[in-house]
Amino acid sequence: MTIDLFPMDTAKFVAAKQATHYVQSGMKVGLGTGSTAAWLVQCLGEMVRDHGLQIKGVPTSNRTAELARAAGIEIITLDQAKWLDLTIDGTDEYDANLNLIKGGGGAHLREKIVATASDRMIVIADASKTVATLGAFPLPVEVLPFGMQITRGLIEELLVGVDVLGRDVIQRMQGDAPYVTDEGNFILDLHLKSIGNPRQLAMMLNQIPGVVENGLFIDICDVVIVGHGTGKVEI
Ligand code: ABF
Repeated sequence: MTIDLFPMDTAKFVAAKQATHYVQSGMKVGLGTGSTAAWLVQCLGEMVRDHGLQIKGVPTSNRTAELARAAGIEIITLDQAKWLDLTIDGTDEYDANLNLIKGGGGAHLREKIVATASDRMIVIADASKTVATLGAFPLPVEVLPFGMQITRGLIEELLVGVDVLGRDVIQRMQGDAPYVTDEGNFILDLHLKSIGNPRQLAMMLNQIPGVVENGLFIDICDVVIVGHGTGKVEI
């Protein structure tokens, strides 16, 4: 596949391409969401169409499902798969412990379920996703629409002084419809700036009534493949 890419696209593409080396025929593969994962789907699709790769894909979002079908990848549900050999997905941040913040794409609930139901999780990322401490990226928290303002208030009580912005707030300011996830839930973005104890925060957030899932992935990622605009890949 010969394509001219901007450096950021090159970084995402080479990371995705490198990840395909972990995929073998017969595997059931979790397919991530986001622009980096979109490159993965394109690369796997080419391998399916042109090189006879035989895999079953479990998408982590409706939009990934559409991309995968268009690429010629056989799609099954997670329940049909029962368990996955491998999940490959993007991220918004990762630290030295391979803990992640995900959910910028609004898909972290299904992404976390799929990644947890996999023997291995591989993250593909451009170098900008590397951080010393998680938190500069606003932490997405998926919440039920029922009592969303109450849930938001409980989170603000827990995290005194932290801006808890409903993702729909941005859209409403722009006159768009509120952001709704594939599950029909809303997302709150927590502007924490720095997270000292991600493991503890992840547990505390999920105890709050109305919180469905947070975007902290603790002890789930096994490998991070980092792509650079130069075409270099680091594992
Ligand atoms: C998805 O990948 C999301 O969880 C995360 O927000 C996104 C990263 O997006 P991109 O690959 O476009 O940088 O898994």
